[in-house]
Amino acid sequence: MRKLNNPFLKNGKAMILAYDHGFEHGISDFNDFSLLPENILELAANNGYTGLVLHKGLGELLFPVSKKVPLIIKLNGKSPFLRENDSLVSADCSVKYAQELGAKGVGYTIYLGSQFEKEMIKEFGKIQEEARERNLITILWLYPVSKEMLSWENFTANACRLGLELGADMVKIKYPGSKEELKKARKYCPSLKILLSGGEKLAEEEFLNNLKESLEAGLDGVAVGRNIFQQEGPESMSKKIKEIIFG
Ligand code: FBP
Repeated sequence: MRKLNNPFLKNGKAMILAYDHGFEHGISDFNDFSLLPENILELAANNGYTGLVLHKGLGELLFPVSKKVPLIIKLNGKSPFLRENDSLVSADCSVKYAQELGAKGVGYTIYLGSQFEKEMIKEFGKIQEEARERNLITILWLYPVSKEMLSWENFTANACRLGLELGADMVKIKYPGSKEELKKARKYCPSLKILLSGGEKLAEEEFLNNLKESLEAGLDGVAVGRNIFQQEGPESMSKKIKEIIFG
C-alpha cells in the first residue's frame, strides 16, 4: 500500500476549517467577519488549524495560502441555485490545478443514495488515482442525499466503509446523533481518518459536547465551518475546539 504523509494531521488529529459556504450556500451564511476570505485565512493561520478548505477561486485570490496553512481544494460542490435536492455534483477543478494552487489535499462530496451516486463514485475514482500519483491527500465528504438517511442504523459506518474502500485518506461525516453509530464507524474502519462536520450553527456548548462525544467514540477531529465563523468569537471558539482535540 502507498502510504502518504498526511500534512493535515498533528499527533494523528485534524482541525480543519471549512470555507466553501459561498459556493454551497451563498452569502446568507456570512457575517461582516466571515464574508472576507482574508479574515478566514488569518483565523486559520493564527489558531492552530491543520487545514483550510477553499474552492479554487478563493485559492487563487489568497494565493499562496499554503504558506500559512495546509490547503485543501474542494473539487465539487452543490450551488444554492439548484432546484433539485438530488443533482449531479461534478468537479469544477482538476487535481492538477489544485496542486498548482499549492493544495496538499483535494476534497470531493459524494451524495450517498443519490440517483447520481455512481457518476460521483466514478469521478472520485479518477480523482483518487490522480491524487495518489501526485502525492495529494483525498478527503471525501460523505453526505446523505436526504436528511432522514442520517438516522438510519449503520448509515455512518457504511458511509465510512465506502470511503475506506474508495481509497480516501480522510472522510468527513455529519453527526449521526449517537455515539454508538460513531463507534461502529470507528470499529469497521480502524485505519481511516474520520472527521466530524459541523452543520448549522448550534449553541456553543452543544457543538462542543458533540465534538467531545465524537472524539470519545474514536473520531480523528473536525472539518467545520459555520460553528466557528458564525459564532460571536471565532477565535475563542477555535481555542476551545483546539483544547478538546489536542488537549
Ligand atoms: P459546516 O461545518 O458549516 O457544516 O461546514 C461543513 C460543510 O461540509 C461544508 O464544507 C459544506 O459547505 C457544508 O458543510 C454543507 O452543509 P449542508 O449539507 O448543511 O449544506
